[in-house]
Amino acid sequence: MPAAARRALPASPTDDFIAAGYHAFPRGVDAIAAAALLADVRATRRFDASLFLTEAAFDADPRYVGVNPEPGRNLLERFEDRLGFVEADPGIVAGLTDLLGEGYEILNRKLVCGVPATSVPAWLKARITDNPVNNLGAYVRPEYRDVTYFYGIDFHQDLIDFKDREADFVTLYVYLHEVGPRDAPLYLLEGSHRLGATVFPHRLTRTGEAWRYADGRRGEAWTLQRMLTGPAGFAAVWHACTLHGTQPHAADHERISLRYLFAKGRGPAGLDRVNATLSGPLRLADTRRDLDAAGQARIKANSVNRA
Ligand SMILES: O=C(O)CCC(=O)C(=O)O
Repeated sequence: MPAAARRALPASPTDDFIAAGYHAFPRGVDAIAAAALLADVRATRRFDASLFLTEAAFDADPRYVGVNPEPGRNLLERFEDRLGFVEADPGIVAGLTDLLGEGYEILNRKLVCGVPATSVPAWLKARITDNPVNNLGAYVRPEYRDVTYFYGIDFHQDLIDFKDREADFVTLYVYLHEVGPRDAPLYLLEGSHRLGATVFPHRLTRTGEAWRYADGRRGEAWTLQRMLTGPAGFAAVWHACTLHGTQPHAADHERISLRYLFAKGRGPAGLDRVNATLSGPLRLADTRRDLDAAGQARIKANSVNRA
């Protein structure tokens, strides 16, 4: 193919991963199907202060682990037959096949809610402000733990949840409604995957829109932050080593998204080519040092809140 024609082709998801560690799907997914699913999700509960335990009930039996959706307690299981607009969307299937090869698999899928500041009880805000990971599952009433609730999360790699697993999977995020700058959009650090797996919290220093990122092994990189805003049906996929996070939710309504993890098939995959370009390891025995033995935050620090 002549060079000029080659340049005219849009970058493949694998090319985008090599260059930036993520790919935004140009057409997203069906916005009408996204809105219909959102309406049914919203009908299951009020996304307000009634989600939460009282302070006394929480303190009577604090539990920080086992509070996320799991098989048998995952609201998305109720809507399994409605997920074709994502899982069978031709653009998504082609993109994931490019990255993960034939026979890729769903590792995990769930609903994620960015809880607005107006819904978080004052006692809870006082405890969690500037914690690095504000996954609110511990404070949510048990019957609502079929969704993951965030009040912001500092820049992290999705490998954080997978000690000793290789970065052989990607995360797909789908906005079910329009997400603007005040709706807790994802912030992503372009090209941050290149240093490979590093321990959370990450060594980041901001200068303007750029961040200096050190891997703790003498490697460092300058990365630019990208805010992912978009309409209902917006879809983006990123590498398990790409740093991303969200700020506490400023708007007065919840932000609801779909979050998938997809793992490589058995054959050759674009992700192998991507991973061959990383300068650091593809897996870690210990992925984080922010928690105590009970799973409670033991440090206060947060970079993304300064993004
Ligand atoms: O939705 C959010 O607020 C954060 C989600 C995120 O970073 C993740 O699921 O890895």
